[in-house]
Amino acid sequence: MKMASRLRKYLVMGSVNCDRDPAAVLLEAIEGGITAFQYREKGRGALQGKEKFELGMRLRSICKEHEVLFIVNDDIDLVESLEADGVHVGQDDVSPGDLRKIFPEIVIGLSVSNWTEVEKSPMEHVNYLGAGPLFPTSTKADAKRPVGPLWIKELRGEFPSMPIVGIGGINCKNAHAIISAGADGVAVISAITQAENIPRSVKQL
Ligand code: 3NM
Repeated sequence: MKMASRLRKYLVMGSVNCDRDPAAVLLEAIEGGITAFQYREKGRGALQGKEKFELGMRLRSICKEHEVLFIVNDDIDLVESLEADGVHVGQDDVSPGDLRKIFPEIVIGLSVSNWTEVEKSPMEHVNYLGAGPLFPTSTKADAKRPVGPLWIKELRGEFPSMPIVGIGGINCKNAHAIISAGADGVAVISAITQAENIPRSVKQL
């Protein structure tokens, strides 16, 4: 499958986003049809060290079994120890150029929120862009100001063949506007982790 199609429904999640076993949440999301998963163990109360690794191992093996793309947020050691398919980084994390030296084959995702960030990004090492936050979100404490779906349209104009996913405040109601604006996929946390019926919500995204 092409990278763009593999990013169509992209669940981002760590233990702090779940009121119950994250593995159960992931399995329901897979039942609904997610195509990619990002292990993002961040924020207040996030697991560290051995516990972070062990939960990562469980989620990684579920993704492998169901052929869901498995991406790790930011943590280079985990990318290696979990044999992740990819890594997602923000503007203040390890640079895509340095990542590419360590991992020649891996999928590298980069967050971009504005043109200044795009201009300083080494796109030749990037396999997909995460664009956001598109809408207000309360899930990420330090989220930047929402940029709106127009950001997707602008990025698509500049990068006709780069896989792009929208993120931030996306739900079942607004997801299709993001795809119509030119995104290949939608990355969500709460629209899935807080859903009353996870498989149904994933189908609607
Ligand atoms: N990154 P929800 S917004 C993890 O803008 C993350 O880069 C963002 O959570 C960015 O789907 C965000 O619940 C939180 O709004 C997304």
